[in-house]
Amino acid sequence: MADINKIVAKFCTDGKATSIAPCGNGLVNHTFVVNTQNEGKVTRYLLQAINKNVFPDGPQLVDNIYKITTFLKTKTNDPKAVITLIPTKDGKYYHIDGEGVCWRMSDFLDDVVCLERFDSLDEFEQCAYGFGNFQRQLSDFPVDTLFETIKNFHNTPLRYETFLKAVEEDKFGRRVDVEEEIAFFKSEKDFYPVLFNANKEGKLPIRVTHNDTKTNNVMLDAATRKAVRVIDLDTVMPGFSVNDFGDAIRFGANTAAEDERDLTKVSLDLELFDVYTRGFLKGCAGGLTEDEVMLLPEGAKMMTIECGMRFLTDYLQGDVYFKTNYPGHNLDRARTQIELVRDMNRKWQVMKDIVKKYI
Ligand code: GN1
Ligand code: MG
Repeated sequence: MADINKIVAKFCTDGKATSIAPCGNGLVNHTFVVNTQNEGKVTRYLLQAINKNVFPDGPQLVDNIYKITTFLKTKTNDPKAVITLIPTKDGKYYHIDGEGVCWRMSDFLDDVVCLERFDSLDEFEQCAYGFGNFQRQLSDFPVDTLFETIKNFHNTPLRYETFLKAVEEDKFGRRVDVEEEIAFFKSEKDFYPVLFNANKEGKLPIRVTHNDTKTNNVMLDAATRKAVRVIDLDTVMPGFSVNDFGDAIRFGANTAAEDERDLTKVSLDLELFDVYTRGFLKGCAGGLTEDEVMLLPEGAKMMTIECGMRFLTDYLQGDVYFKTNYPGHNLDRARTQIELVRDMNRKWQVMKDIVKKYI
């Protein structure tokens, strides 16, 4: 990898870097915390290398983030509430290193937490509120000006085609071990187009969406545990609000971790589903239509099944997309997602009843 000190020096930091340390546990980008010092004053920054395989056009991605954060800053006076991009010395907001990797830097907040796993229902509700509020604040953002950082990111029917192709090609001879999982995804094929169909019928508008609404992408104040800012804006793109809701449920309302191997621990926690629905809709402040609210369960199931399909596709393709910690990690992740979808199918009517309460 590039000399990180040299990368840091490209940006307009307050003083020179005194330490640089890796941080976070995202599956895609590499992140570092940079400490600088200027006559005794210490400042911290977040430095990220954008994964080229995932985001082919770094500069356009950073441009999206610039547009979004500039817009959000007009909606709040709290500098903590919105990411601040740090410019480079040549007046851009990114730097391309000798290997063609795109880097960007932003401010670093102290006294906040990003929760991989929340401790209380209130914390989960705050994450939901944070993402709902994000949705509301961007409701009048000109969505057409956003660049699609990953084309067809939540185009589930297309994800399914890619999956079927990976099954057919079976490049790594792994198919024999996963016939049952393959059969599961095939059995749900009629479900994949439901959101696109709802859109065609005028029931589901295109909005500005975050597309990675895991709880750890909302910073909470370390003391008050209130939502402070939404982070990880790489995949902010035109999309469906119900998918933002859905990905949060997939990750946060699962009673087990995303890669839990003991599938008896995996289920949808209906209380968490309820709490998240309440917090999200409070944040949206009446901005979603009735049809949209009724499609929230579809969003939850869509994001879970799509993510499972992506993990299994990656497993079949030789683990080229998601970072893995051991052989078979993607397969374990796929299996938890399947188990969670099965549980959602069992609890479907209750999920529908819960969202209806909030209309
Ligand atoms: C990736 O890197 P991270 O953890 O923020 C992925 C998401 C998946 C998630 C699964 C750009 O996000 O779509 O839901 O892993 N992001 C991208 O943990 O593909
Ligand atoms: Mg992410």
